[in-house]
Amino acid sequence: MVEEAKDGDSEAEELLPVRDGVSCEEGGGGALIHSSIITLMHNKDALTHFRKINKNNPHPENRESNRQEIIERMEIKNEITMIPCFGFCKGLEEGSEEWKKMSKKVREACESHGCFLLMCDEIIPKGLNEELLKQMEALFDLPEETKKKHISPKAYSGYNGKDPVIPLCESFGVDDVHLSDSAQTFTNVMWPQGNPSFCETLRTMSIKMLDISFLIMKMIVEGYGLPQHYISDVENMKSSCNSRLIKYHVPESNNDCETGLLSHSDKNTLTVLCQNGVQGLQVLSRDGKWIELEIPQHGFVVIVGDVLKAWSNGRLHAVTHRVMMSGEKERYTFGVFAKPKEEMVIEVPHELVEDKVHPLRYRPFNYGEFLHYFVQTLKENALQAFAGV
Ligand SMILES: O=C(O)CCC(=O)C(=O)O
Repeated sequence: MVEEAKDGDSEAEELLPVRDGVSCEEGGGGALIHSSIITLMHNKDALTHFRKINKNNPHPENRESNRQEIIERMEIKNEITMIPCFGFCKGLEEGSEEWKKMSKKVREACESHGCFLLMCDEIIPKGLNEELLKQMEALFDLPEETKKKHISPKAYSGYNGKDPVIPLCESFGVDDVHLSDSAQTFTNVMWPQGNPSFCETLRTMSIKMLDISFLIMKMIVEGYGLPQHYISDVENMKSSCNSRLIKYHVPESNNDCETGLLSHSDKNTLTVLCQNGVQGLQVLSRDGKWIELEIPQHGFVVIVGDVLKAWSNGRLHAVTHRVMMSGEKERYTFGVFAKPKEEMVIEVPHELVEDKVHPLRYRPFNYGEFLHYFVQTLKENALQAFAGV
């Protein structure tokens, strides 16, 4: 579906098939969480051509056929990629028919795309989301010497800024906010006079986003029809977490896109991210094209990490992604990276191994050792090199 053109409206953008106006796939109790399935378009040539023909064409009826023509061309070439957007609500009861249906869709999305978009206002209220992203602005506005006080010996924890490789990106990693008083410790270092509101919002958002990760992992167990005892496996795979607060600065030259974050796959189990409405996250499609995600307002993106890929015997896809910045607004991202404790051994359930179609792809491995291997080597194919059979 494509938004209808208004008569006499000369703006080509009105016609662009970038967002499909159908409702978000819903799960649970019939509660309404409407959004749109996001249509991702990455055929820049087709887009340019489309803009051109519409600009020069004042007749709405012809514009309509032009639009049809371009959509057909893009569909034939399979140039439109649909990343599904699901809606979870409170009534999504485990074991219900709705739950089973949603579990299947979640599993399929994680297999095909390695990511999906998620609306879950009933579980994580919109206000909370907005509040944290707003408060992050004050955090990054603190003096550099204060921000540098957040240090950690662990990779991806502590403060990182002014990295010449990714100069637009500044970030804080805070470990295990859900378990300990680390939100309080972090807040006290940043605001010695205290900032209870920031601390509480960071803690609550981290806990809720980690709960969502667990829900999704349970759906994956269901989606593969695995016995219930595997729930404890996935619970262990999210028993630790890293909450990451990121700011991407505006590129100095306004002309081009600049790299905000280098392409990578996540080395944890599952990632849930939200952002302040400034887009920039791109995922690499299976056919090797970068596609721009349009994360809906108050929505989240869920990304499969290497641990889940290994555990699922390579059936789930740990999608490569990056951030590209353009435009005049800063991007703020908040992410919760669910991961196992370092001592956990990741082992493929024997039900997911099948000699002909799905032979064993990864040997059992210790998560801490894998992480160490990656940090030492920074190999793009670290999982395969470390644990591939
Ligand atoms: O900022 C984003 O949207 C992506 C963040 C990300 O991929 C990461 O921190 O690993």
